[in-house]
Amino acid sequence: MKLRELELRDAPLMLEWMHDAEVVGNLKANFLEKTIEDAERFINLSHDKTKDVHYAICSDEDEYMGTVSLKHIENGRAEFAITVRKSAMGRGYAWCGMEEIIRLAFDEYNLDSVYWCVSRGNKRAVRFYDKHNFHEALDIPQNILDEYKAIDDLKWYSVLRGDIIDERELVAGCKVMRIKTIPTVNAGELSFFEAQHDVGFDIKRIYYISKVPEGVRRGFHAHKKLKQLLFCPYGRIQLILENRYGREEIELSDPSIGVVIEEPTWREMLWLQRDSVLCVAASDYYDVNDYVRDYDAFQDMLKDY
Ligand code: T46
Repeated sequence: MKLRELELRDAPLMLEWMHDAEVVGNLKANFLEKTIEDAERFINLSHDKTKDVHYAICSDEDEYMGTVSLKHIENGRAEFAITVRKSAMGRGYAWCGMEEIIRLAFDEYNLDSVYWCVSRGNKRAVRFYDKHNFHEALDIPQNILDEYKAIDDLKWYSVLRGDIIDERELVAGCKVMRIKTIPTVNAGELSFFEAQHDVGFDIKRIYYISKVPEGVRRGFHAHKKLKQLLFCPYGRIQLILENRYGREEIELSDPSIGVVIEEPTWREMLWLQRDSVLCVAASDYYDVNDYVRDYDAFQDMLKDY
């Protein structure tokens, strides 16, 4: 899959999705009435990239599969839009197109944020964006909201420069958790989680580790029963985890990413950046007897799993 400039030869395939009621049912414009000339005009205009940029999402054989766009580029922001042909749905084209245009938005067009909306009734799209952990946005420019005022029940999303959008689900079998985060343009972001709702255990203790010099390692133990959510609200910390699934590491450097450890797991933490903070939400009070600090004893314990 790749992105390239739209070409006139894409017009018939563009018209295919425009005339597909299932594809365009939730879109704002009336595409069903578009003609081949409309599609060609759109493609010709797409080469002027002053306000909007449009690219073709293509298969490896260079077949047009859909269009991905950044619209209303202004004040460091743009609106993201995407449409793929029915035959491209469920085959990763939409995700690849989205990932690539977001990369272009930040790296090539030097934007700070990209936002978009979907009708909440468009369950397929809402599920798609939620699955990819995009967050609901609350600070959409008023002129854009006005444009959509005829449509109610919209869900707005945004992604900010620096947000991690990769899809790592597990590290050594432990869940990589996307902590709900509300971004605000130029005013930071707020992250939160709730016991039972977001973390599958009651939280009896919160602790955090701070003022650690760069290059220092901590941890070197496992827990027998304790469950924990670890996250790094500031800085960069490498977390090395080892359990029956093997030994894997992950860098915690995004306040909206955490790791949930729910079974006996050896952990080591390496401070990659001075003053990074490691926060932990734990399922129980401190109990020195829950620690296994001897690596050989931990290996013996794993035999029972
Ligand atoms: C873990 C990793 C991620 C307490 O008195 N109460 C507490 O709630 C905690 C967490 C620690 N302590 C005492 C025990 C030690 O005397 O604080 C001292 C330092 O603890 P430790 O050497 O275990 O710190 P780390 O960074 O190696 O490990 C900590 C947690 O202990 C552990 O549960 O999973 O962070």
